[in-house]
Amino acid sequence: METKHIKNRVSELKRETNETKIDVKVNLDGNGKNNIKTGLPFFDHMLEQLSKHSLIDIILICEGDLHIDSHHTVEDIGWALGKAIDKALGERRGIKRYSFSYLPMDECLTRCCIDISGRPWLIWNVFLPSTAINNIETEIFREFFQSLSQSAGITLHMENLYGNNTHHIIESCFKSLAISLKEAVKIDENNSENVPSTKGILTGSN
Ligand SMILES: [Mn+2]
Repeated sequence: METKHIKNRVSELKRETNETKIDVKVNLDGNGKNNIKTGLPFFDHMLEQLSKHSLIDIILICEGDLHIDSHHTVEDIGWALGKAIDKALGERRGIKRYSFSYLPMDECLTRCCIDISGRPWLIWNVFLPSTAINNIETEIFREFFQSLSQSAGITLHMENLYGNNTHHIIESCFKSLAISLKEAVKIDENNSENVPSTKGILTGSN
């Protein structure tokens, strides 16, 4: 990073409970390198998309209680990944802050709008058939985005405008978030010295 006051925007987080053990590292100024092992191949595929298209490097290893179901693993990874992003953002100085993307996948179109505001919020207008993809109940994906928006301090509005294929709808949510994050976490070269808020801070509930 050329801008002097912006330190390396990296973080590492370890979190262990009776349900999950997670080790996650992120680099906001990466190139989309990733190594993701959640024990859930479809979820690995989604998180790889998130890294690849946001250019955020993500190393994430999780040992979760998958003998119960995928719920704790998916939800806790959302929290840990969001917290790692929050830590790496630091005081959020110089970031572009806002972004949105429309993400088509064949028959499906999803829109994601984000504000890296410090104010967690999720709008989830995504209607998924009540089914499972490779042992992951589709209803748990909302909890992933809910956890991530809470711990990262991001206002996140996710809407699937149309689509039929469940895999496409879920994947379009991850890719749409990725494209939005790629832009919003960037340092704005025209405003790199400032926190982009009239309040002067973008962390905590402000
Ligand atoms: Mn896919």
